[in-house]
Amino acid sequence: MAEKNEFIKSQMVKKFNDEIEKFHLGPLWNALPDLMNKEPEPQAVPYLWKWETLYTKLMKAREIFTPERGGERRAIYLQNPGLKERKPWGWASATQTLYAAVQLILPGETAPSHRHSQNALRFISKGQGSYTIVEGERIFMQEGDFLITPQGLWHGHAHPGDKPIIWMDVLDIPFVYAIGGTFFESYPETIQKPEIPDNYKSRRYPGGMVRPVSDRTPQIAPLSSFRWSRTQAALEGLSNFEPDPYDGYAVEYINPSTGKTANPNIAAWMHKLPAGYHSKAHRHTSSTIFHVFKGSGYSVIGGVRFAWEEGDFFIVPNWAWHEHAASEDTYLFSVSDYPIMEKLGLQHEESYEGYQKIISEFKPLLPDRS
Ligand code: GTQ
Ligand code: FE2
Repeated sequence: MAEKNEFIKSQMVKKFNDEIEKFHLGPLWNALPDLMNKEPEPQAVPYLWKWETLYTKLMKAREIFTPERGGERRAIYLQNPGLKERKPWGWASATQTLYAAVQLILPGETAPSHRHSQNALRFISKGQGSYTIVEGERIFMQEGDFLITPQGLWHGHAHPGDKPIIWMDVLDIPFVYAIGGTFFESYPETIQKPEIPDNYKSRRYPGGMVRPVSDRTPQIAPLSSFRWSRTQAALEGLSNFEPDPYDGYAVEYINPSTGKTANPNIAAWMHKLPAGYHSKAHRHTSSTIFHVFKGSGYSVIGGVRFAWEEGDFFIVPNWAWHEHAASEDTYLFSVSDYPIMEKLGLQHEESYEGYQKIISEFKPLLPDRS
């Protein structure tokens, strides 16, 4: 009898649910366990792209696309396989909040100036001699440099050098899209002309630890590029101390007028992991994109071992256990949505007891040989 009553009740619930759906209404009692899971259940998955694959595809892309108005940039983005079906906000996402790409520009090429509400940053992986022009400042690029283009600033790229250059782009596209804040505008001419001397801002901050007094008032980008030689020197200085248990020797790129992250919404760090370093494992709500600038080693992410070497990119989704081990002296560049989580009061972290047990080995996709 009780069973029969249960059955009738569930039929009534189902009928009710179907009925209100027509009115664009939904029953919370059906949705709650999925809507409010006990802890983050990221849709992004851990993943790794080999440099060889990215490089090969970029070299093909040079035959089929030249930077021009509309398409704007010769960039190939990292599509997290776990987010692929999740349009619109999962589209072109490396993590649930961040977009990442590799961009190639050839000598003589110009990528038109534009501006957008998304924050952008670039890390120069291979090559030198091109410049980005941000609000009239030409910033010339060298390998290992870190450049920012915070939201709303005009920027275009050109390459007066003699060899191709490849850099990494990271933008908060999925996040800005998801919350409905997307704006984009083309510059009236192809590329903005210089309005201030070249590399002006990095020359105003040669020391790193002092700032011009006029820059006490917060500005969005008082310093627009961070030279590799300075970053490396900062890490050398840290080497006399104990490394961070999770991140090795690591420095964060900051805005010298505020002391906060160089770019709003996106944090960028450079890690130095000495040969033999093996970090402790932990997890946090922020998600991270790693780029192996120099060196080799592996990371264990959610029990899966990801071997990496120079040029590779990999993803640590939010709330995934992870630890890193270096086989040789390694520089890892990392980018995360830490500032977003922090501003929203959602940054949480947990440490893991001991090392993770390795359950499998990630097999990266390599380009076809044909
Ligand atoms: O170089 O301005 O990969 O606006 C995606 C969007 C690069 C850029 C990207 C962009 C840019
Ligand atoms: Fe842009």
